[in-house]
Amino acid sequence: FLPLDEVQGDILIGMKKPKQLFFFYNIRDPKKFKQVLAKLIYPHITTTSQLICTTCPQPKALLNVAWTSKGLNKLNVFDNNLDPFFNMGQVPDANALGDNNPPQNWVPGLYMDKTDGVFLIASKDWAPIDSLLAQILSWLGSSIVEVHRLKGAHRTGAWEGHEHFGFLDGISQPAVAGFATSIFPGQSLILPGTILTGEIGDPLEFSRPGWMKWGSFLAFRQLQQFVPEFDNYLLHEASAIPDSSRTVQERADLLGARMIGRWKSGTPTDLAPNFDIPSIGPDFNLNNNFDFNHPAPFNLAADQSFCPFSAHIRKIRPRADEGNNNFANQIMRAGIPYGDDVTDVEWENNATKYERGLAFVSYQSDIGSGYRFQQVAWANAVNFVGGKIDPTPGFDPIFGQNGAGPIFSSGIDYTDPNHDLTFMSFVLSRGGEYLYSPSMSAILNPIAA
Ligand code: N7H
Repeated sequence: FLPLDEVQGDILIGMKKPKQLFFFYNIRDPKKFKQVLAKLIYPHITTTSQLICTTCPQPKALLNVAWTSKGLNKLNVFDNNLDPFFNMGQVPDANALGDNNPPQNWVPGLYMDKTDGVFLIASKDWAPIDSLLAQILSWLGSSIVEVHRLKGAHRTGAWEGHEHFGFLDGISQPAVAGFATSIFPGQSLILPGTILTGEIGDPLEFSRPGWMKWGSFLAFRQLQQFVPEFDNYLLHEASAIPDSSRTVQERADLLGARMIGRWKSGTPTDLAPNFDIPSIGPDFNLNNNFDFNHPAPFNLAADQSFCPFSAHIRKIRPRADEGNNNFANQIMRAGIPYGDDVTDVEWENNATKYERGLAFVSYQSDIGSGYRFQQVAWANAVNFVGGKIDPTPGFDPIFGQNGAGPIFSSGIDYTDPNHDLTFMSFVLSRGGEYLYSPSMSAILNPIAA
């Protein structure tokens, strides 16, 4: 079993609060920072055991901490952590990730490459977050300066739990051996070292410095979503589809579902290919119980009637396409939407005026095998999944990135899977960072020591 009082709370279970602040900073006075971290900030950091304890009093605001490679160096931690992408940082990686026009499209704070660390503060309301942040800032004084802040918030009302395009999120996560108490049908069981450094299953388990046990690399991305444009595009494509059995809106809903591989309700198209069955979406005994394969005469290499090869959830978790045995490239997602819902004026003009999107967070023991692998080797790779009748299934229609160029995805048009759809990506990267979220012991030593 894992020592859950060592593992920061966001990594395995997610802080899962309706509001979350990401506060990125630059360290100016490492000596003072270390003192404040050890004495004053450390007692506020929320561990996994605290989060899962149903009888313990929960703090009003949850806090997690992580640092970039540059930040660790400033704090005198120079051990070789063995992660080249972490050590390089995300700014020089932007082109390889396929970002459109970096650094112009990146928020200035992130592209200036000044981030040394981040505070992740989560709560039910903003007031406890604001007051914990104010306290931390008053303790730290001029030893840090703010680089960037992003306020994430769950959507409310009928859209609670759904991201900005309208799809239910937070459905599929791997179960971590030594932590998960149950496994739902279709959920994959991974070794703890896929997520936690220095644990069983981390390919570099025995090579990393001892203090890296029970920590995890955090990939952060600020991903802007163009929601009215996405909906308008689906309607436009739907109007050209020869299917008189459905209204244009119903055709658009099906096209959208095929882009994700799930209906807005969360129900997978692999279980409900033609019409939504909304009861499946929130039911964890059903909502992952599929693998894209079906009984004969179904042909896994040719048939996209249930789910396109390029659908988001198929590109980033290919299931039977990879023999149901890919355990190495999985991540734990802990993101949260940011920005307000689309306004009436934006809907009327089919154009985004106010920024909204996903504050994407993933945890993995190796950035190159986790987030970065999913982005570069799967989402952006037009020939993935291979071995299909169509050698180029195309980009992931949700977050496939092709620099400033358009992306294409095949299989989405259910009347003609060979009809490639080509469009500007409806998700724009506004930048990000690679950070490391250490164990509780490592925060005290070597980081604050
Ligand atoms: Fe995705 N979306 O709302 O459309 N994602 N994602 N994602 N994503 C998933 O299963 C979305 C992004 C994964 O095991 C669902 O919880 C959006 C990045 C993985 O079946 C929905 C953005 C990366 C899964 C979305 C975005 C991933 C997953 C279905 C960007 C990694 C689980 C709900 C703005 C590089 C796959 C669910 C599985 C699911 C959406 C980005 C990864 C609805 C809008 C950058 C691993």
